Amino acid sequence: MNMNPYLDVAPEVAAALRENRPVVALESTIISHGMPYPQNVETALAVEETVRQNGAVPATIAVIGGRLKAGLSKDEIELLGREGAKVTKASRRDLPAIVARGMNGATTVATTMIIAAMAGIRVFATGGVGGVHRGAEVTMDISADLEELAMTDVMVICAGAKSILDLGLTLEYLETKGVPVIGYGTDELPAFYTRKSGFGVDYRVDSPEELAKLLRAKWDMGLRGGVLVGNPIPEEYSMDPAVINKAIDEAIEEAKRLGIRGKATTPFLLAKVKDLTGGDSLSSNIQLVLNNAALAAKTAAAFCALSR
Ligand code: PSU
Ligand code: MN
Repeated sequence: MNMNPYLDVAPEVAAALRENRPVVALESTIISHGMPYPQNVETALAVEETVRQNGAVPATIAVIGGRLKAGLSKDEIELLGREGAKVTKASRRDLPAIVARGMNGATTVATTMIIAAMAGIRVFATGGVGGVHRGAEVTMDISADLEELAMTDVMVICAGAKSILDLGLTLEYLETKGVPVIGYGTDELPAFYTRKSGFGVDYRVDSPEELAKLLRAKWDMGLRGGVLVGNPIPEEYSMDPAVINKAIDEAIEEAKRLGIRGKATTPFLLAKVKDLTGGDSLSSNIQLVLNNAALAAKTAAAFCALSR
């Protein structure tokens, strides 16, 4: 039963939720702002297929014509990919205006969590999360993703965070907000393109069942908010840290020079890093998202099994 007048849950997703079958939420900023067309659309469809192959129903999330959507059609995914950066990047603060004006919005991790929670979806797979930017002690640029993890009941499975961010400060922030940071099969927070960042996680977990138990325990105790899981990029697709870090440093310098600020910062840095590293980083990016989608589907299934 959907009591939210702004929310459309796709029939297949609604049926799965009603029957306690696993569902995985997927975000759309990665489609419109994170990858070039047509690879963005191909990847979004491949990610959905991976979720299915691993036993769950995919629910790609976006705002279409002012409606909050949990579960998109192929045409809607194609639209978000083709329009690309023309689609408004929608974080928490953007939702009221986008909905009131009947606009389209590509949802960030924060907004995807919000809509997933409204629909009753508990597990969400993405590439990388936002965090505390380098220099945030002056700019105060801290992603709304972190605040959302503090308050919204969704597990986010990612490949860690890119070092366009200050990973140390990002972990401090999450600690303050009481968000568990879990390494999947690792003691270190992965750094997106690379398996290691040099920063430890709170706990290492080695199976989807264990992830599901941790989530169950958190919510059974009434501890609101999310859990962040860092799932390292598969070894064969991981990149040379020297190459990637050089590109990141250059991108940050250029952003400073051009005075890039606010919500444009993350998309600018991501696009720049991609330009500097060519097709390598794009194919790594695609592979790590597929890897996260598979783990999320298995975790969602394990979580459903606990609630039977
Ligand atoms: N980091 C990535 N890839 C991404 C993003 C971040 O490595 O695609 C996107 C996600 O949608 C994330 C958003 O939620 O950027 C964060 O933007 P901001 O820093 O403006 O909150
Ligand atoms: Mn920001």
